[in-house]
Amino acid sequence: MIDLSLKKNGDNATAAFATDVNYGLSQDQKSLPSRYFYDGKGSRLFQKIMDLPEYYLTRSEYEVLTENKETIIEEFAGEGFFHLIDLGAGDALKTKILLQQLADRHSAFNYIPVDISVDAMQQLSNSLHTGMPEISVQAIVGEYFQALEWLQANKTGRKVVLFLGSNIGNFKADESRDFLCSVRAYLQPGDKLLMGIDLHKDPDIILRAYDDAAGVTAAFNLNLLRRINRELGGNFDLEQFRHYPLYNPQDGVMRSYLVSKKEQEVYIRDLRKSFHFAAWEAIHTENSHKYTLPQVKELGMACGFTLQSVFQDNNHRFADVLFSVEEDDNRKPEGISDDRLIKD
Ligand code: AVJ
Repeated sequence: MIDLSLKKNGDNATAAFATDVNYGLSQDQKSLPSRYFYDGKGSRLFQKIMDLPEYYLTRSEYEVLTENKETIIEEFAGEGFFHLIDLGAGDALKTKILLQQLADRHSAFNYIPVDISVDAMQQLSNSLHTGMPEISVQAIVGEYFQALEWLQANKTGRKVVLFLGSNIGNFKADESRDFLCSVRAYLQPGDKLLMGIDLHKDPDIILRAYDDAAGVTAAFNLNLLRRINRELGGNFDLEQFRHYPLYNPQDGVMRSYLVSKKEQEVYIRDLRKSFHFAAWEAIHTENSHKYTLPQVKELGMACGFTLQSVFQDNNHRFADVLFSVEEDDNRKPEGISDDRLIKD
């Protein structure tokens, strides 16, 4: 079943997009939120990114989960029924490794993938329905916090939250802590969080993953402008902007930009407004944060999580960390309002 109840209706979604675009392009340092990458075309381009030889993240995490699936399931499945909540599930390629393992051992659970892409959730529901019919699935289309709030109100019982694929990387440092603490606030003792983290490594490997030879990542980044053209009546000339990724090995942040190749005006009809671009002015479009294991442990602890296990691939490029909520942990981190969390 696909639960579209959380999906903002088209008009609201477009209004939010318009507001965010207007805000981002009106700043001295222009920026656009990375969550708008994932329209239909953007989701397909991201699928292609995951298949690229340079994009090691997906393959590394696939290896981590494949090699450790028995242990991981052992550590979170337990005896009784639980809800498996997959934040930013996408095509769930990696989650399926765990789902198969859970099905094989006849675990009692309900799978709840959450994603902002309607297309992705429809496809996932269909593919699980035919491929793993024994699993009970309820896909939710919405943003993370809408979904968590809905789950809080509607699903009681033990919860295991998956936040795979280095999705945490898109948050700024303070936002990632706010996010984790909010997730923690929704959980009870005995609940778990399995989170995928991209680790610090040779900066060339990281840079190449966001600057692939085939130009798929460039197309993915530029698609944000195409989306503005289509949904808000913009007149961006995609030929006049270029993809520019830059990795800073000190803070571990991969930053992606769209750089204007010349001085130009861009008109956005729905905003009734022109935006000026100086020659070589940049729009910041994405952060992809890389972590060290001590940083990850620290991040979890700051929100009252206990680090239970760390799983890594053989090359130590990627880690999946299992956090638990302990019985004796009484602190209740405060919930944080949505709009502080979704801005990039
Ligand atoms: C989906 C956020 C994990 O940051 O690596 C891939 C998105 N951007 N290539 C990442 C992305 C450019 C990806 N995440």
